[in-house]
Amino acid sequence: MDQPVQLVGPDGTATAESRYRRDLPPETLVWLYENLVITRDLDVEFVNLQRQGELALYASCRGQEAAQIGAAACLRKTDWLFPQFRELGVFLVRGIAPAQLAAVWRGAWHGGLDFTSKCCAPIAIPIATHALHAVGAAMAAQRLGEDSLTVAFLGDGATSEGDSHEAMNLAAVEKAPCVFYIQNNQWAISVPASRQYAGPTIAHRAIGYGMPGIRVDGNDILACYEVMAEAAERARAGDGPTLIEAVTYRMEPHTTSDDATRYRTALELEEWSARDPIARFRTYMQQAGLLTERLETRVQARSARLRAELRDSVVGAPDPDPSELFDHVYAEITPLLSAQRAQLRSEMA
Ligand SMILES: Cc1ncc(C[n+]2csc(CCOP(=O)(O)OP(=O)(O)O)c2C)c(N)n1
Ligand SMILES: [Mg+2]
Repeated sequence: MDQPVQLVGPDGTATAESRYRRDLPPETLVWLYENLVITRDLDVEFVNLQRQGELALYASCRGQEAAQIGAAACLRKTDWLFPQFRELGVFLVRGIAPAQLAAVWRGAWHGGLDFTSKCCAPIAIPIATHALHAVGAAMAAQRLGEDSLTVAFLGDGATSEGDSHEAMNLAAVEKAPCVFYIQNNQWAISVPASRQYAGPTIAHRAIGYGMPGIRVDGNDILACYEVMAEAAERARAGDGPTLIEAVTYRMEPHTTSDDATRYRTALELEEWSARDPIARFRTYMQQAGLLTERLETRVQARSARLRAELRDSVVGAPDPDPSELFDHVYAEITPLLSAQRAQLRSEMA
């Protein structure tokens, strides 16, 4: 359990791992590569837009692209996803428009509305609360006799929240078709992962809950894909939940409001840069003879188009009216909220 499942090593060559090895068709490999590159490019664009004052905040997924895309790519479009907030790669795989996500980080009320139409819950800022929603939705699928599953995307820090424990325990007892996908990116803001658990790994906790626990190299997209595919199959077959710990690294500060140089070293960043998930898969694709000039040109063109669309959706867009905050809490506004809205409006006036 300690040794993460790895199919492609940091140098881009295949490892000796056999249990999870499977030959994915070339078009799947190309699709995975394309999504890795586009996620990274859009992530840069999101950070830039925040720096230019167009977004209130942004939480970068740089370094975690393989963990996110690998896990999301092998699921069905009807499997419900419950993201935390750093899952750009997951959103893109699910077909959520970057402009929709930009609306969230801009603070517009409609940010998140498009998510549910794609079987993806809106992002959850209150840490780990969505783990319980994922289990509830999994139990609903179970009772409706559907063969869909749910995935709770959590961070290492989120596993220390009571909600995570309640969710995992209930899921195991109920044999709910829910996968707990924990991206251990080594940090929860300024708190290192070593302060989140006293046991050997996060995956080991699964023993106590009574579900399989698997550690995977989160910077190896193929390993993340196969480990999630196996967990999904188990859930669909009625064999209950799985806890996956994807070992990865948050390359950027916690959010655009954070200064990570205050708590982590340049050496640590250097070490993790050498394990970059995209460089690794690029070498693998090269060695497999799949990285053609035509592919690179196509990916770059698509990336440029998506970046332009993202920019256009926010640059010059009207600022949201703060009083709209109250409009969509309930189908009909309550007297208390109505009074608060009137107070806010008078203060603004
Ligand atoms: C209930 C709750 N407590 C505290 C916070 C403040 N907070 C925001 S992100 C974060 C750390 C999350 O760390 P982790 O789960 O590892 O996810 P990561 O940010 O590394 O992706 C904290 C403590 C919060 N949003 N919600
Ligand atoms: Mg973390």
